[in-house]
Amino acid sequence: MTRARRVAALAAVFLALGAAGPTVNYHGTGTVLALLPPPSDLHASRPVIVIEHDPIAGLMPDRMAMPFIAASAALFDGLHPGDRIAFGLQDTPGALLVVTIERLPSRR
Ligand SMILES: [Cu+2]
Repeated sequence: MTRARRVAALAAVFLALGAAGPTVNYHGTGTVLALLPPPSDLHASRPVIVIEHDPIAGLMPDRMAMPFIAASAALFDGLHPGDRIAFGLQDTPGALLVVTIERLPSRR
């Protein structure tokens, strides 16, 4: 294989990995308290989700209510305050970003 072909093959692998989904560094569960598309009081230009989260392994040992910036407001589609969710966090230089959200069956 020529060098150019090898580079192209590697690029294809990286693209395929990217298509598999965003990087998730931490997995959490919790209850949605608020969904705030931008602009909101918490952020002028990025979507914010407030979650009462359970302990997050390797990150936060306590249950607490706190806001997270979401990678996209599209993650809020079909979600409502009170929903139980599982979510994925990506550790980025600027923020702990919520990059995945999945609705869980209600506890009630
Ligand atoms: Cu927290």
